[in-house]
Amino acid sequence: MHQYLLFSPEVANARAAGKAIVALESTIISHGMPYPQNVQMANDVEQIIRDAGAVPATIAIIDGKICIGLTPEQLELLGKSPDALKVSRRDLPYVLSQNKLGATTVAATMICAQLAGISVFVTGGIGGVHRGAETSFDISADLQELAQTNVAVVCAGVKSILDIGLTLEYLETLGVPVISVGQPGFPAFFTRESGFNADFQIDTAAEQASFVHTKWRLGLKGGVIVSNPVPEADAMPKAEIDAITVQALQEADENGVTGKKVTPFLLARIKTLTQGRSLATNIALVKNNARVGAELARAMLEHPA
Ligand code: PSU
Ligand code: MN
Repeated sequence: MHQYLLFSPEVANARAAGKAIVALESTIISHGMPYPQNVQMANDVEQIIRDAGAVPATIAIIDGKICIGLTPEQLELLGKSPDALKVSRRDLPYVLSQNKLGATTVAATMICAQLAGISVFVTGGIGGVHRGAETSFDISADLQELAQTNVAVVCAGVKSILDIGLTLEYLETLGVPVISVGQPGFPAFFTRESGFNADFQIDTAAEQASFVHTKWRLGLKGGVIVSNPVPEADAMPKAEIDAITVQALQEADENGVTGKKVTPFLLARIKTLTQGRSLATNIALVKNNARVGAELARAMLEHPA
């Protein structure tokens, strides 16, 4: 076993019993949502995965270890702690070697999941190409990770604050397939339609599992995006979210917000500007993804590589 990995008792038991395991990220807890809704969301999502017959493994860096599966106390610590660091690929050695508290992004969670032998990961929205990236060069490390790390990522699209079209172009260049579930359209996080289609609509977990296994059997490195639209009843009105996103982006610019601070800043501003309704939508879409991810993890086991 890898020297940095520490499995929770629940995940260790699941591994021993050969059960389906679903990885979950922790930046969404520490930097994506406010306390205490973040901790409530994390616990609820874990329970949804258990109810669907799989075992949740929320991943974070604590005391020099990559923790695969967190106790309720560790989730609380992460949700409350103002100095939890947002950890992407480049930050992993720093946070581990300095014994800092770290919340993993999509990229870092994929790395840790692969080390732990977990091939399905559920999140809200992945990072991507930011609007104005032609001058800022702000392109999330999540995309490069999807190009090289073998984990299927269930999400509700890329965050709506991004340039969705450019993100899809970038993913195509990197050879990352984008699947959609239940509709041809690639979803836009807070809303169901982005105006772009996914590459392939594949509705059943068994067929999604077969797709992922086939990619890896071919020796093609990297992830697969399984994009699942927010339920109709929980979606935000498109015109409203679009206008608020533009305003939040302008405020980020005026305040000189750059680098890893951009995404948390925008999500917090959008939450305030929508009087908290964006947070309710965000929570609903993660829960919806948890169900799809649990089914996929089970199907991957039933139809092994
Ligand atoms: N989606 C959310 N909330 C979040 C994130 C995504 O709904 O907090 C986080 C994820 O951890 C993702 C990260 O990997 O934002 C991307 O950050 P950046 O754009 O700095 O790479
Ligand atoms: Mn960035």
